[in-house]
Amino acid sequence: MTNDERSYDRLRLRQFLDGTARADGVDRRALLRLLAAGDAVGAASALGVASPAGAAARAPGAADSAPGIVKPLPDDRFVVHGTNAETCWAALRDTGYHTPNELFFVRNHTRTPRLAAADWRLTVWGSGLRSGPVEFGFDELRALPATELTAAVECAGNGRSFYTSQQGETVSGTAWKLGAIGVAHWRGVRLAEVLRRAGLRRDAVDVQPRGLDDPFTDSSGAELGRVRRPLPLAKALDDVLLGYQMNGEPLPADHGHPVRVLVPSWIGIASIKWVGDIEVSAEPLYSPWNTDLYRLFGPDHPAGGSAPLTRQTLKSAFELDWDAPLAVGATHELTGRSWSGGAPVRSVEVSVDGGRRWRAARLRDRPRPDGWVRWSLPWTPTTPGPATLLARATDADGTRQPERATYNAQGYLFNAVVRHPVLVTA
Ligand SMILES: Nc1nc2c(c(=O)[nH]1)N[C@H]1C(S)=C(S)[C@@H](COP(=O)(O)O)O[C@H]1N2
Ligand SMILES: [Mo]
Repeated sequence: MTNDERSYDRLRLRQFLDGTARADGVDRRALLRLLAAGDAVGAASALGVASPAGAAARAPGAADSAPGIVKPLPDDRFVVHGTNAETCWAALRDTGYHTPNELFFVRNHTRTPRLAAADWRLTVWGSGLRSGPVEFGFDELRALPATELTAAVECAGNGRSFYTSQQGETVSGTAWKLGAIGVAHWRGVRLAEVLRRAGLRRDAVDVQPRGLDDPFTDSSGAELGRVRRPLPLAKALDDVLLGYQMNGEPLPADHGHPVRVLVPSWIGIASIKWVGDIEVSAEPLYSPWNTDLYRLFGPDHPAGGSAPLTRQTLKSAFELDWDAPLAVGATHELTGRSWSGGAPVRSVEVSVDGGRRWRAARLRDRPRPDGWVRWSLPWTPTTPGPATLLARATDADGTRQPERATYNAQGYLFNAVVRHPVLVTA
């Protein structure tokens, strides 16, 4: 599957070179970079990772706020980064398999728009359709056969801050720890069903959903237009959902009300929120979100950058605060979760001594491809003072989390073992 996705992107690039691709809103620089044969280090200007500020001064539990996010963001549950909010892992300890909606991280390029389902329309259009645009209202979408599935939404930059704090590397983008992921149970209509009803042409190749939120201006002041990213038709017809329910509730405002795209196993940017139109194209499509953004640039990546990113990578997290106090001599049930957009997680090992010895954690879920696996391990610390906890997962293909993640300028796909500091108290 991964290979197919890669060869698809090579094909897309060849078609671009032949002049048979469209790239609206992509600046010339980005296109040249896609073509670059020589050196192409440093796609993004390295802005450095800013540290999350200001959490210490507030009363515990006080609601923080992020411009443009609607739901409350109490500071024992979220860390706010600009227009985004990440979930505190300690807050997941007492939750079940699915992330409750009120705890789910929010990644907004601009701000949450307030849309009413009754006024919402989806326009499906483009050269890949047999006829003109086809519209669907919310009730029409709800009347189509429904599908339910469990899927993670995880930002490609989840874990980015560890490039800096563990590896001493400067990368650009939001300084997430590991809280830019949630797993929910979604209900909606398969995108394949909507595309079939809209009338696909045999030569359709790309599908590009676009959000109804405000156009995005990047940190250099460039207007990139509304958030959109092309998907190969093969993925769009496979397991992609137009979701209108999240964990049994109507989609919350911050998560795409009334309808969002869900692209299982892929990086979060593919899962366009507040979808308003979907272009179906007989020519390959490009947007800034698959040319400048969401590709790997750096010395260990292909000259000119990697193919556009698709699948998420392997990660693990403890359900503990940073520097959590743990009483010496008491037995603590260490809990956490591991996940991947590739093969299911097969085993998890934990080290409580900074990585010298490893013990197998007990898995509390069967390996599954569509979410995380919860695990636990008892630990009775014997000496007071700072300690470092590590968790490392191995997937069903035998891939294990490495000690170091491969640098890329925008800090995507951090997959290395994270060193989690705790304080053993006397
Ligand atoms: N329309 C729109 N869709 C979007 C975004 C956005 O800003 N606007 N952010 C994307 C990114 S980068 C991520 S990681 C996920 C986050 O989904 P969530 O906020 O529901 O957790 O939504 C994606 N879809
Ligand atoms: Mo993201």
